[in-house]
Amino acid sequence: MGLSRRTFGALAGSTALGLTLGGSGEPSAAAASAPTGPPPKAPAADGRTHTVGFDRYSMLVDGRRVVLWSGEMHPFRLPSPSLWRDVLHKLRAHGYNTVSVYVSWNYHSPAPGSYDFTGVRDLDLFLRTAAETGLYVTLRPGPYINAEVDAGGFPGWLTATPGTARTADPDYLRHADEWLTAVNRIAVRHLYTRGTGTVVLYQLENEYADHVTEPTGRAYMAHLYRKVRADGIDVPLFHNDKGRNGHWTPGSFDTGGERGRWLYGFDGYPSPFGTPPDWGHYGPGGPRGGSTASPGTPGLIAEFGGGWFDPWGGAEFGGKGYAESRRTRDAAYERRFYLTNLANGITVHNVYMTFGGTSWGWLPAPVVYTSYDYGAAIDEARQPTAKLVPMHQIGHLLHSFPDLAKLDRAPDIDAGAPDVKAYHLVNPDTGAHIQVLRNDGSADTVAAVPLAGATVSVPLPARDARLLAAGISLGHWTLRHSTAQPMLRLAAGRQDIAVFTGRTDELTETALECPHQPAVTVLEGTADCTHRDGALYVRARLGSLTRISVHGGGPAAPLLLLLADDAASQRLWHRPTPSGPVLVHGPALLRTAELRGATAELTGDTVGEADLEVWAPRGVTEAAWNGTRLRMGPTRSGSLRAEGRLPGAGAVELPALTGWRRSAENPESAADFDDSAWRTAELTASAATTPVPAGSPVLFADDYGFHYGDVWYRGRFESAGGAGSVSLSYVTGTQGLLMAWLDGRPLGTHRMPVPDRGTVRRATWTATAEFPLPSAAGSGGHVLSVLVRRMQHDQDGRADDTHKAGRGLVQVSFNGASPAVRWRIQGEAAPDPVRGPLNNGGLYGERNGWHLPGFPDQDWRPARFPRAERRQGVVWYRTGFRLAVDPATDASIGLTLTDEPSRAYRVQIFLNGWNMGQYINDVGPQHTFVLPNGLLRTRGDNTLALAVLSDGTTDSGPGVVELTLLGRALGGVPVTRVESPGPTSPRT
Ligand code: IPT
Repeated sequence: MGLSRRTFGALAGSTALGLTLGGSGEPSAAAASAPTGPPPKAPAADGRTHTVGFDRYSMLVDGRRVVLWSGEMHPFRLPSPSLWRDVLHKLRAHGYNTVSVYVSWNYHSPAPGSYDFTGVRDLDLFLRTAAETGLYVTLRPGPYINAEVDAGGFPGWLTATPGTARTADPDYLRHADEWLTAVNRIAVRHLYTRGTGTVVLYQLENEYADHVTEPTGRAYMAHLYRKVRADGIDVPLFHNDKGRNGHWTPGSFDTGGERGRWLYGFDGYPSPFGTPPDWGHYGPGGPRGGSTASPGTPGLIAEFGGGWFDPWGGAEFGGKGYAESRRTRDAAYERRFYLTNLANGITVHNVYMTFGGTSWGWLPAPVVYTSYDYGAAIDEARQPTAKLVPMHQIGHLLHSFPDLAKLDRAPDIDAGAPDVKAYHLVNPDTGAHIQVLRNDGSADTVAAVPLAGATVSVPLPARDARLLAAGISLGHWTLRHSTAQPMLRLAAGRQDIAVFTGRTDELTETALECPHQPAVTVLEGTADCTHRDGALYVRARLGSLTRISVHGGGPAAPLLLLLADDAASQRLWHRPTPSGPVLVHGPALLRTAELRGATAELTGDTVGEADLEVWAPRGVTEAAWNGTRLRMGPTRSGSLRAEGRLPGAGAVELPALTGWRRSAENPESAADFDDSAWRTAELTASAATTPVPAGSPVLFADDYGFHYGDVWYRGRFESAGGAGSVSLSYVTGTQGLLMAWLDGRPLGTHRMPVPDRGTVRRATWTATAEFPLPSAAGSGGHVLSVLVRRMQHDQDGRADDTHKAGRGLVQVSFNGASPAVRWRIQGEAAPDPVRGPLNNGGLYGERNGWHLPGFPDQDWRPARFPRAERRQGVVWYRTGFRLAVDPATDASIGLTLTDEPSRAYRVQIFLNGWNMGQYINDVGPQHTFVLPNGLLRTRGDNTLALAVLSDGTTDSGPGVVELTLLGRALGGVPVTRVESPGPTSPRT
């Protein structure tokens, strides 16, 4: 049946294969489905050309099947390029073979025609590092990305341009093409097809669901397709269908006559409390069936929930903190949902997010605060969590057992337990049977399933799942069945090694084909081994690492059977080398393994002290760890074991933060402030979707070229005689606010109300502040000063230009008078050439470099924390601190702010001039801000600057401000300092 199945050819880099496209655009010969064979080698920029194609089962790299087991991370959420390698190492070591990345247009483009890919924006370096790490890359440069970033990734300047975004409007397409040209110029240098990088997939647009049936939507996607191909991107392209609606399937839009190089993909964020949906090839089908919409392409999930983002505020606003996302989408969630995906024929599987990182500066969209930890498997501080365990086990499984890349649905089986759903699949080439058993009930149970002619009992904890296999090859040995989940197989030296996993204390049975009685030695742990019916049956209760050595009995090589519980499996590291695979057991992380002569040169991390054991190809008798030669001795397991233990990480001392200096701000509120260099608000037409009230000048900041952070207004008028109050209507993102002064005297602060969830659309976040006016406003000349913390632009998820909702003042009117007001406006200064356009807003201190290292603050007054002062406006605090972390230690350090929660103030945090995010004391929930090494000088001097904006309605802090240790390991990657220049010529 596999042979008659039609494939869609889908051979990118087709010249390398000599395949030509027929006049219809279809591949001229429909190839038979590729057989199951060994997976391709770990990818590298190896200078050879490669083919990247697919059939209905899986991706085919150089004609070999590979399941892309992918994790999402965003380079722009980790502003320290050295640390990209750390996260990529962790992905690869834990079994991922692919990294999926958005590229955020706004991060790279301060102005039309201006594109910056240097420093923290060095996409080329990221893609090089991914290739050096041996990971495939899925590139997702938009133009629109959503991603909980400002304007969904659109640059601030795009909000002030005509043309409906995400349509075929020529004004928009001109800008989008400019972006794609810039990003593709780098991307083409990293295509796997060319052998100069490891990019194998490329996504067009993002969850484009709203103009799908309209000509403009179809023309837009067709335009993007042609543009990306014209730019030289020759790997398969796809789109991520938001609702599994069958949008943008192959052939459904104009791909310029080219067929077969377009995949259907979709996203899914199912509730962790429901039953995992069947969204692959084998589900119920129909419009919401997922891959059933595209039977000729492999199941491709571009994003599947690996956590969830968290909104500002506490539980009353839906925010629960990232510990909660990590708890509800825990390791058992991953097993239940991701194994269900695999059982449905999903062979391109990306977990969004796997490392979430930090939406630093003004990057976060209004829906999120600074941390984008996401409850992901690797936390914001780069620390592995328990969620890596299933990923590690499944990733290694997919790599070791190519059978999983080509599965057909096999006849249903009865799981023998009411709450258990059983999926049964078979590989048509190898005959291997795979079962995924999922317990949807709230009680632990035992399934009884037919597996390889026997009925086996499988313990299934409540709301958990596991994968079972029968008939898979373990090298010279064949598995008859196991109730433990296969994880790994390799040949090391003369022996085969097979690893199976499960939860601690589970009773497992593993049966190995073995015609005759073998010699069996239980080397560690306890196991009951019997030979019957031509198989060796091993029954063992899981605990740490049970080791069984099997010799003879038929197969031509001995087998080391390792039964690992979760903790032990997480200490097993598999690395390919040109001379054969290496398996390491013991340390907290294996980063690299190279064989040099008789020595296995290993690098990695330890947290506590650790043992080191190595299985390596024949001839390897020595090992070195992080450059230190170890005394190794042979073991009965066929490995080498270090005689001593590897050292763990030492203590990390963090200094108290003292020596603060204080300077109060906002001269802009004073009557006599010189605003002559500010822009006059004279525009009468705006690009914003928020209407400009008749008779008012345009006051939206974006129209005047100010796109991020705070914006100031100064309005001069002669007299407002008779006016009892002034009304200021304004528009911001969530948690915006407005404060006003008349002639330097505070009128009050107004905070954008937080609507009940679901009742108010984001784009209508407009409110009106009304402040009583003093009678003095009645005569003489006056200045009304207004500061708007406008937060960020909305995303444009529905392709209706919501990113163009106005930001800033809408209109100001006096109640009882109508003086003519002449407005001037000032936002951020020219973008910081190193830190980028999203680093700064328009506070006086920011415009004058108060946040920068080296700013002369010696005249500022000393201050101590906690503080309690009542003042409307902005006050800055600066201090320096010195760190002396041991250079071999990777310490992850954060800044934690705490105070009495009713105090109405917020803090913009600058580390060495970099805006690490916003703390809102009376909103929360975030208290700890990650300070990435590289920006943070772990051996040297650092500058902290805090810009405190307080309402004046309560005392304000800061309260306690301290450095906190978020993780430490001995090892890590070399970290290069991120350039952090000080002030040049001050501007006002
Ligand atoms: C989907 C987006 O594609 C992605 O950019 C991100 O916003 C993610 O969700 C949520 O974190 S949007 C989908 C949930 C409707």
